[in-house]
Amino acid sequence: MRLPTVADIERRIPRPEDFDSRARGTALTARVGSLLGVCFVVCFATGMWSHLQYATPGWLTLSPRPTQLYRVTQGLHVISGTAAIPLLLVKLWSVYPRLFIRPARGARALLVEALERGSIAVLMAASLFMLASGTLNIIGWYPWEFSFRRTHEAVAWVAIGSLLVHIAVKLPVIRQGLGEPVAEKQADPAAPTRRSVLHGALVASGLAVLLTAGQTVPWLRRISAFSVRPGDGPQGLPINRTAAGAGTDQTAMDPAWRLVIVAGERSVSLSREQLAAMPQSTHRLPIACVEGWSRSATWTGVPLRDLAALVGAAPGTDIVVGSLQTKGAFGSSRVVGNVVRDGRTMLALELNGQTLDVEHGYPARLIAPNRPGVFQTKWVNRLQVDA
Ligand SMILES: Nc1nc2c(c(=O)[nH]1)N[C@H]1C(S)=C(S)[C@@H](COP(=O)(O)O)O[C@H]1N2
Ligand SMILES: [Mo]
Repeated sequence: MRLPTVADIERRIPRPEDFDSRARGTALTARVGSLLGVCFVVCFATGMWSHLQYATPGWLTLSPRPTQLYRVTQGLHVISGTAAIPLLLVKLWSVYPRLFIRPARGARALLVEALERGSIAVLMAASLFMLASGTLNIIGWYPWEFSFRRTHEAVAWVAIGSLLVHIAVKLPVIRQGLGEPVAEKQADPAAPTRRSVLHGALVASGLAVLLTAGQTVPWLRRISAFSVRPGDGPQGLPINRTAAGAGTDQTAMDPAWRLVIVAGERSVSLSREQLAAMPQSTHRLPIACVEGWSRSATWTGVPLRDLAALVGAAPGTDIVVGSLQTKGAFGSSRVVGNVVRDGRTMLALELNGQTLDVEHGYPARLIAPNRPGVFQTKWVNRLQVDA
């Protein structure tokens, strides 16, 4: 028996011409690719905005207004990322016959081709990683060892960088593709046309958004089947970290709980009754979780600035908020001076007119406008004025 030669094997590998769907081609790829590009840019910008809230550089002054800004940018992030998933799959389908292009001959042509394909490989890998890790983050499942936030941020730069290179290299082809009509003559009436594939991609993308956006957009909540947190936590608000998960389920209910407010040498200790006897304010403010959901609620409590004043803090001084939490991250957060100054920033005692549930941070939790959910610290027991 004769062993197959390289030429035999090569003959069995399909060539781009062997894929006969006429729907494929630059007209489709350029259109789906452009939509995908818009999604990626929106996703990148809103994602970086969120990372900036975590590690705030000196030039950025976090402001409590607009109240809903973080909620909107976070919602756009999840929506544009979700919309990108079907578009990316259709785009991959439209170009994958090109995987079978035979290598060019000649060192120079080979090098150019290797660079072009290498950059696409990096873009693909980075895009798939971003969409997959983002989706798992929305589901709240972290099947990896690395830090989600830092890795998602680092790979985002790789994705956007390789996207820019890709657009620059392909600009002539993109132009040409956008100039070609979507309508075409189809020999086989049963075969998918460019138009049907394009419309299919748009419908799939729109459907993906409808099915998930309800976790952010209230009026979509009822039709968002994949909306991962339908919001049936206690008092009508979803929960991220439970009291048991934070190790506060015993300590939070202890009547000996006190809020300690410290500024340098001065300190004040208040029971929950004493807090409740102070002038209260009520505001409607959102919780906007980086894991994709957001929800507004009515909060009642003591403005943080009034508490800071008890220890003689100068108005507009930062406050570090500490909690009873013993397990896991996000047990404390910093509130910058101009957010403290906003009268709506408060230590909440009530949610939607009821005593705060322990899952929502009883005895007291921080709530401030235009703030990522992870920094809305629950089970607060300490305010450190950071002079
Ligand atoms: N102490 C503490 N507070 C916390 C957290 C935490 O892990 N520990 N998680 C935060 C996150 S990620 C979100 S989105 C909100 C959720 O608030 P809720 O459970 O009150 O709706 O609480 C925040 N407060
Ligand atoms: Mo969160």
